[in-house]
Amino acid sequence: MTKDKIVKFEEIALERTFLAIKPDGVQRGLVGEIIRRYEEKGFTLVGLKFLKVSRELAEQHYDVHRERPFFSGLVEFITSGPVVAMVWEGEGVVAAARKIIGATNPLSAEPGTIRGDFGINIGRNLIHGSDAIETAQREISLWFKEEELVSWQPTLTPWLHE
Ligand code: D4T
Repeated sequence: MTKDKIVKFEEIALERTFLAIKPDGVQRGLVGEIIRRYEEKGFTLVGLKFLKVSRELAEQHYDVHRERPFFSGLVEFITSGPVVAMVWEGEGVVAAARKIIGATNPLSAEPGTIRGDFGINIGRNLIHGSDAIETAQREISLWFKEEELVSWQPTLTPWLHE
């Protein structure tokens, strides 16, 4: 690698997204498998916590679905057991993380995606991922305090970016 080829971390257009492994993903022992997929892809973990979600947080998180018939069941489910909440960073991470997750209904999700490989029911679809940059910003600030996020430069950067 020549000197002028060395990538400057500050020049990469970084985004952040919010991902949450839902209670079914935790109960089924898929935490390591799910985190592995994002690590191996080349994204950077900048926030991580394991928590039992309060009803208030669940209702705020899914506020956009408040009027939908599945809302109360969704809140029951997301508060029913521990969740792994994460913030991942990288170029294009918001859209790419959703591709890795797959379609909302696991039966329609492509094989190779998390939902396509491990799920069979829309109400047990294993993981949440922010659907846009603005949504990610809202969700990150809802779930994490600023001081709980760690900015760091992975030494792998020049092997992942031209
Ligand atoms: P999340 O938000 O969990 O990442 O899922 P999606 O972005 O893929 O899908 P969504 O917002 O439309 O749905 C949120 C959440 O509600 C559950 N759900 C959804 C459900 O239980 N029944 C339904 O009919 C729908 C549409 C699954 C995901």
